[in-house]
Amino acid sequence: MKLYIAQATCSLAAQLVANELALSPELVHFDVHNRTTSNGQSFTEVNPLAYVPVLELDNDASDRLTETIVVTSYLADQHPESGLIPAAGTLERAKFDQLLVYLATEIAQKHIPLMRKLLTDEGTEWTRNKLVKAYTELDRRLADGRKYITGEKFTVADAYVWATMWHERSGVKIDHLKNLMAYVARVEARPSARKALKDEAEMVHLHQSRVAA
Ligand SMILES: N[C@@H](CCC(=O)N[C@@H](CS)C(=O)NCC(=O)O)C(=O)O
Repeated sequence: MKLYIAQATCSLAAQLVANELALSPELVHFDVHNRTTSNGQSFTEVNPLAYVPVLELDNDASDRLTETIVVTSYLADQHPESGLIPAAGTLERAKFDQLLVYLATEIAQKHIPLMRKLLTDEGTEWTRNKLVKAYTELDRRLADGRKYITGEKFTVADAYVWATMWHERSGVKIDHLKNLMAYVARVEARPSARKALKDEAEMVHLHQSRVAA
């Protein structure tokens, strides 16, 4: 398998999930600034929508999956014994998917225009407030002392929350959310998360060296 990633983006969620499953997809780095890839492929040919993550499968058609929720859920679904996601078709899964969509729409995608400074002052304030509200909801869930966002087990949802903690880049003040902050540190301490960061840094370095050569 190949996993297309970009630095400090939602592709970290896919890396983390792959690591939890002890999978070793070949990593390809897409540089969002100079629009090149570490293996020289045209990224718009890989994904005409020009975003990561993209998971290229080892099947005959070399199918490619996009969308963080889909890529991470697909990987976890292939390994039900991992417990990283509830079984498809169950009510538990519907509630889990509800959480993933919430993370994608109320958190991940809300950060993007803030990080890119695309908004008016009014838009910035509105979007930051929405993010504080969304993170407060996560903090509230964690207030009962649970270890991870859906309970005691680490899941795909935790990978997604961790990978999209872009509050500092977005100017969103949430340091007062102590349950959330302690939880994020817990996720970050997992070997799978540390490996994701290390592998990403190595790929970025390799890509930069190739461009400079
Ligand atoms: N709907 C997609 C959006 C993915 C997305 O926004 N990817 C960002 C990084 S988090 C990206 O690749 N941006 C490309 C760019 O900034 O040029 C998903 O949920 O995975």
